Amino acid sequence: MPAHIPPELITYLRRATHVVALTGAGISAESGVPTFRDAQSGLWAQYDPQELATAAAFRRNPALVWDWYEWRRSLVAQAAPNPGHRALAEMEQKVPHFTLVTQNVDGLHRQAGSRNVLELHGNIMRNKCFSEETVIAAGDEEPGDGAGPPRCPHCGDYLRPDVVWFGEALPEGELSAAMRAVEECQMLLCIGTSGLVHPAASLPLLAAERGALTVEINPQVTALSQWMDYVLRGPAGEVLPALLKATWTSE
Ligand code: BV8
Repeated sequence: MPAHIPPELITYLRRATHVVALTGAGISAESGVPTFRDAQSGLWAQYDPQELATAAAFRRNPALVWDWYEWRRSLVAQAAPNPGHRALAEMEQKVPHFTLVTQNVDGLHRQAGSRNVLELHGNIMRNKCFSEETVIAAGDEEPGDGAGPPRCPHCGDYLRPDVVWFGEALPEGELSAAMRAVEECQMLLCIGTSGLVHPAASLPLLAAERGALTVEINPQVTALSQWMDYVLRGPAGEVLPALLKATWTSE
């Protein structure tokens, strides 16, 4: 049963001209993509994602880190957008200025039809050269030696996934565009994130400081809950369609 949606929240969203949605791994949970902090399954249960998603881990054991991403890519390749992703794509059509800022690397928002998407942490389906940082299109890579990652066709170094690892800077363009959208927004929806990873987790706080109306959509309490104006306690795949319907179909 979707969470109760306060009428004043519906009125505010209907009137809003600038809205930001910040999403985390939780919005892809109902598509079958494990969240970042779900206990890893099977072979990977013994590893901590925060340890593996680093340049140091890749330098230490490129084959292990590459295989972890290949496993995650196989999960993402089988995943389809869920009603939560689709509701955000529809919301973008209703709100004059709608910016979707995602921490997710699975590309499901664009697959669902969202267009104005800022991928703060990159995209798992893209590879780049470990040293040159240039993106290498699928099929252009050189084969790796044995179990190791494929190699860059220009310099011969390993390829790595084009995602932001812990300790790495976020892409400047996406981060500054996200900050601008948060500065301008009247409302920020914070969806499916534990609010533990910075600087993404600071965006809802920045919105709250500036007086935007902040709404958390998550079945669990998070590090951000206490700062939110409203909390809709439920799964994004149910709450977002209910919010969309309550706001725009009764017009
Ligand atoms: C940087 C890509 C500096 C890789 C990821 C300030 C304070 C504290 C720490 C730091 C700080 N500044 C920097 C740090 C260090 C670090 C950090 O934040 N560490 C934390 C863990 C303490 N940050 C960094 O290192 C960042 N870099 O700041 O560099 C710098 C500057 C200049 C020059 C050089 C360096 C880089 C961070 C990016 C890391 N990369 N991903 C990959 O995917 O392999 S982060 C990773 O975590 C994913 O992207 C993921 O999205 C993200 C956040 O996690 P969540 O999305 O929130 O997922 P999580 O599993 O935690 O939670 C899921 C939620 O969903 C839960 O709340 C659950 O209840 C909910 N849920 C479940 N089901 C549903 C649901 N919700 C709705 N519906 C459902 N059905």
